[in-house]
Amino acid sequence: MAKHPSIVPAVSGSDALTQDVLAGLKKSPKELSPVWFYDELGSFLFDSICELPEYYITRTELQIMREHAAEMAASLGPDAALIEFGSGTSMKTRLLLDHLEMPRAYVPVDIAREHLLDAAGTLARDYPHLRIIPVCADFTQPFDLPANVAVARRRVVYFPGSTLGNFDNVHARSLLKRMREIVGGSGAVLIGIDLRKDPRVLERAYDDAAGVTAEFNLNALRHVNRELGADFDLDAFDHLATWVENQSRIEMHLVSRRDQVVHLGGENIAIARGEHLRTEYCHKYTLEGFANLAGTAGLAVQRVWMDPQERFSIQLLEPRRIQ
Ligand code: AVI
Repeated sequence: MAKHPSIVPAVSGSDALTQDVLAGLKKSPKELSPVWFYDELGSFLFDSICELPEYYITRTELQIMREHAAEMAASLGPDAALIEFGSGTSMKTRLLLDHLEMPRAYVPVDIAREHLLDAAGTLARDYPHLRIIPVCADFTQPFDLPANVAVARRRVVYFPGSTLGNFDNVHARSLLKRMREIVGGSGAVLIGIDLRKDPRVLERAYDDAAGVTAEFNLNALRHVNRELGADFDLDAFDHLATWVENQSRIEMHLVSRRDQVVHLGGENIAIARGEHLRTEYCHKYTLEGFANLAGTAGLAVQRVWMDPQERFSIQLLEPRRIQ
């Protein structure tokens, strides 16, 4: 279902998905998982967001990678097996692969099988000496590593894009813990983390002038209509991106323009005028706050690379030594 693999549904099968969506709509406040952003159109809209002048994240992360990939690769050392969570097109990975010394293997992990195989095929043509072992899996759930990678001396999880920020703290911690388990005692994690900044900059990044993010947010409703036979009226909702200071996050919501009833799975869901449906969290961290979170997952920050304006960071984490 989802082409962009950042977050995948906890359940599959259309009945289970319907129950999952209904459960979110019965909560107060109402919720709809961000997984629904990503169908063919949603993936196209997300790629367009990454090019927007207001959306600094992708551009800044690429800038940091271009500038510091050689240092990152040197810190990871020779003979590393690189495991990328939610690999997509592996675009940023290339910058790393260009500098890694004798990488043992590259393991892109992604839920979208066709895109995973396409991207792996393209990469194999450009890096003929690299052993590429694609794994089609939901990285938020336990999955098996290929046997020869599981025993590699230095295993490195690469998780760019600041996707960790889309998880609440409990799930972010368990994802970091899973990374810690995968890399073992002598591995590392290289992760993109977006940083706290002026809330006006953040709100603009998630509510651009061209309205692409609004369309992306509304696409969740379009997707639920098509996939689960619901009848959300897209014209009856407004996009909202708001900074929530005490949670240090942007929240994306859809706000009902009128009293309405939506039909899904044989149920009638009443939505009042002005009622919010929360669709996404985008946490923004301080360096200290993220180091604390990583620490609770058994990972210690070893190095941090940032752009000169300190908008975004790429951080090297290693398992914490037990004192
Ligand atoms: C995928 N993820 C890192 C994006 C973000 O910035 O949190 C998703 C996104 N939502 C709205 N714009 C982009």
